[in-house]
Amino acid sequence: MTDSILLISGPNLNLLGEREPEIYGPEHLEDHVATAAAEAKRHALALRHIQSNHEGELIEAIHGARGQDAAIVINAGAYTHTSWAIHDALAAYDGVVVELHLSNPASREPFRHTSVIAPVADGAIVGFGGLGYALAVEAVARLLSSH
Ligand code: CA2
Repeated sequence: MTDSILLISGPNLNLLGEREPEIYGPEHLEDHVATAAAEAKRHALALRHIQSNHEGELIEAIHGARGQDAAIVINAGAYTHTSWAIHDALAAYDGVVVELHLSNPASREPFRHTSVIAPVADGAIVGFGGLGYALAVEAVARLLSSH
Protein backbone atom coordinates (compact mmCIF):
# COMPACT_ATOMS: atom_id res chain seq x y z
CA MET A 1 0.00 0.00 0.00
CA THR A 2 1.25 3.54 -0.78
CA ASP A 3 2.33 5.50 2.29
CA SER A 4 0.59 8.83 2.60
CA ILE A 5 1.40 12.19 4.15
CA LEU A 6 -1.19 14.48 5.70
CA LEU A 7 -0.19 18.12 5.15
CA ILE A 8 -1.94 20.35 7.67
CA SER A 9 -2.21 24.12 7.30
CA GLY A 10 -3.44 26.18 10.22
CA PRO A 11 -5.11 29.56 10.63
CA ASN A 12 -4.63 32.40 8.15
CA LEU A 13 -2.47 30.36 5.81
CA ASN A 14 -5.39 30.54 3.36
CA LEU A 15 -4.48 34.26 3.05
CA LEU A 16 -0.93 33.64 1.82
CA GLY A 17 -0.07 35.74 -1.20
CA GLU A 18 -2.58 38.43 -0.25
CA ARG A 19 -0.61 40.22 2.51
CA GLU A 20 2.85 40.34 4.06
CA PRO A 21 4.74 38.90 1.04
CA GLU A 22 7.95 40.30 2.54
CA ILE A 23 7.58 37.76 5.38
CA TYR A 24 5.73 34.85 3.79
CA GLY A 25 6.55 35.24 0.09
CA PRO A 26 4.31 35.89 -2.90
CA GLU A 27 3.01 32.34 -3.32
CA HIS A 28 -0.49 31.21 -2.42
CA LEU A 29 -1.13 28.17 -0.24
CA GLU A 30 -2.14 26.13 -3.31
CA ASP A 31 1.34 26.73 -4.75
CA HIS A 32 2.94 25.24 -1.63
CA VAL A 33 0.54 22.31 -1.66
CA ALA A 34 1.45 21.67 -5.30
CA THR A 35 5.17 21.76 -4.38
CA ALA A 36 4.61 19.26 -1.57
CA ALA A 37 2.46 17.00 -3.77
CA ALA A 38 5.09 16.98 -6.55
CA GLU A 39 7.83 16.09 -4.06
CA ALA A 40 5.63 13.36 -2.56
CA LYS A 41 5.02 11.91 -6.03
CA ARG A 42 8.78 11.89 -6.68
CA HIS A 43 9.11 9.66 -3.60
CA ALA A 44 6.10 7.48 -4.51
CA LEU A 45 4.13 8.87 -1.57
CA ALA A 46 0.53 10.10 -1.60
CA LEU A 47 -0.31 13.47 -0.08
CA ARG A 48 -3.54 14.96 1.14
CA HIS A 49 -4.01 18.47 2.48
CA ILE A 50 -6.33 20.14 4.91
CA GLN A 51 -6.44 23.84 5.86
CA SER A 52 -8.56 25.15 8.68
CA ASN A 53 -8.84 28.29 10.77
CA HIS A 54 -10.43 26.26 13.58
CA GLU A 55 -8.37 24.51 16.24
CA GLY A 56 -10.91 21.68 16.68
CA GLU A 57 -10.88 20.88 12.96
CA LEU A 58 -7.09 20.65 13.01
CA ILE A 59 -7.31 18.28 15.97
CA GLU A 60 -9.94 16.15 14.19
CA ALA A 61 -7.63 15.97 11.16
CA ILE A 62 -4.75 14.76 13.35
CA HIS A 63 -7.05 12.13 14.90
CA GLY A 64 -8.10 11.08 11.38
CA ALA A 65 -4.46 10.50 10.43
CA ARG A 66 -4.06 7.83 13.13
CA GLY A 67 -3.71 4.45 11.44
CA GLN A 68 -4.23 6.20 8.10
CA ASP A 69 -1.23 8.37 7.21
CA ALA A 70 2.43 7.47 7.72
CA ALA A 71 3.39 11.09 8.40
CA ILE A 72 2.05 14.53 9.23
CA VAL A 73 3.66 17.74 7.98
CA ILE A 74 2.13 20.59 9.95
CA ASN A 75 2.31 24.34 9.68
CA ALA A 76 -0.02 25.16 12.55
CA GLY A 77 0.27 28.93 12.02
CA ALA A 78 -0.04 30.90 15.24
CA TYR A 79 -1.48 27.83 17.03
CA THR A 80 2.15 26.65 17.00
CA HIS A 81 2.79 29.01 19.88
CA THR A 82 -0.33 28.39 21.95
CA SER A 83 -2.14 25.13 21.29
CA TRP A 84 -1.51 22.45 23.88
CA ALA A 85 -4.58 20.72 22.40
CA ILE A 86 -2.74 20.30 19.08
CA HIS A 87 0.34 19.19 21.04
CA ASP A 88 -1.74 16.50 22.77
CA ALA A 89 -3.33 15.34 19.49
CA LEU A 90 0.10 14.99 17.88
CA ALA A 91 1.37 13.14 20.96
CA ALA A 92 -1.37 10.56 20.36
CA TYR A 93 -0.25 10.08 16.74
CA ASP A 94 2.29 7.32 16.06
CA GLY A 95 3.73 8.37 12.68
CA VAL A 96 6.42 10.82 11.64
CA VAL A 97 5.70 14.48 12.47
CA VAL A 98 7.49 17.37 10.74
CA GLU A 99 6.84 20.92 11.94
CA LEU A 100 7.02 23.43 9.09
CA HIS A 101 7.18 27.23 8.93
CA LEU A 102 7.69 29.57 6.01
CA SER A 103 9.40 32.18 8.16
CA ASN A 104 11.95 31.60 10.90
CA PRO A 105 9.90 32.22 14.06
CA ALA A 106 13.09 32.41 16.19
CA SER A 107 14.12 35.57 14.36
CA ARG A 108 10.77 37.28 14.88
CA GLU A 109 8.71 38.58 17.82
CA PRO A 110 9.31 36.88 21.20
CA PHE A 111 5.84 35.30 21.26
CA ARG A 112 6.84 33.26 18.20
CA HIS A 113 9.98 31.88 19.86
CA THR A 114 8.13 29.09 21.64
CA SER A 115 6.65 26.17 19.74
CA VAL A 116 4.44 23.90 21.84
CA ILE A 117 4.45 21.48 18.88
CA ALA A 118 8.23 21.09 18.77
CA PRO A 119 8.38 18.57 21.67
CA VAL A 120 6.09 16.16 19.79
CA ALA A 121 7.66 16.61 16.34
CA ASP A 122 10.51 14.55 14.91
CA GLY A 123 12.02 17.76 13.57
CA ALA A 124 11.27 21.18 12.12
CA ILE A 125 11.94 22.97 8.85
CA VAL A 126 11.76 26.74 9.21
CA GLY A 127 12.76 29.88 7.39
CA PHE A 128 13.12 28.57 3.84
CA GLY A 129 9.82 29.88 2.46
CA GLY A 130 8.17 27.65 -0.13
CA LEU A 131 11.27 25.48 -0.42
CA GLY A 132 10.40 24.18 3.04
CA TYR A 133 7.42 22.27 1.63
CA ALA A 134 9.71 20.18 -0.59
CA LEU A 135 12.28 19.80 2.19
CA ALA A 136 9.64 18.64 4.67
CA VAL A 137 8.36 15.96 2.28
CA GLU A 138 11.92 14.87 1.53
CA ALA A 139 12.60 14.56 5.27
CA VAL A 140 9.49 12.40 5.64
CA ALA A 141 10.51 10.19 2.70
CA ARG A 142 13.98 9.65 4.16
CA LEU A 143 12.65 8.93 7.65
CA LEU A 144 10.08 6.46 6.31
CA SER A 145 12.65 4.63 4.20
CA SER A 146 14.94 4.27 7.22
CA HIS A 147 12.19 2.88 9.49
O1 CA2 B 1 6.17 31.17 9.27
C1 CA2 B 1 5.16 30.46 9.33
O2 CA2 B 1 4.90 29.58 8.51
C2 CA2 B 1 4.13 30.72 10.44
O3 CA2 B 1 3.61 29.46 10.86
C3 CA2 B 1 3.05 31.56 9.81
C4 CA2 B 1 1.98 32.02 10.81
C5 CA2 B 1 2.62 32.66 12.04
O4 CA2 B 1 1.63 32.98 12.99
C6 CA2 B 1 3.67 31.75 12.67
O5 CA2 B 1 4.27 32.44 13.74
C7 CA2 B 1 4.75 31.39 11.65
C8 CA2 B 1 1.04 33.02 10.12
C9 CA2 B 1 0.22 32.39 9.02
C10 CA2 B 1 -0.07 33.27 7.86
O6 CA2 B 1 -0.46 34.57 8.22
C11 CA2 B 1 -0.83 35.45 7.25
C12 CA2 B 1 -1.46 36.59 7.71
C13 CA2 B 1 -1.87 37.55 6.79
C14 CA2 B 1 -1.64 37.38 5.43
C15 CA2 B 1 -1.00 36.23 4.99
C16 CA2 B 1 -0.60 35.26 5.90
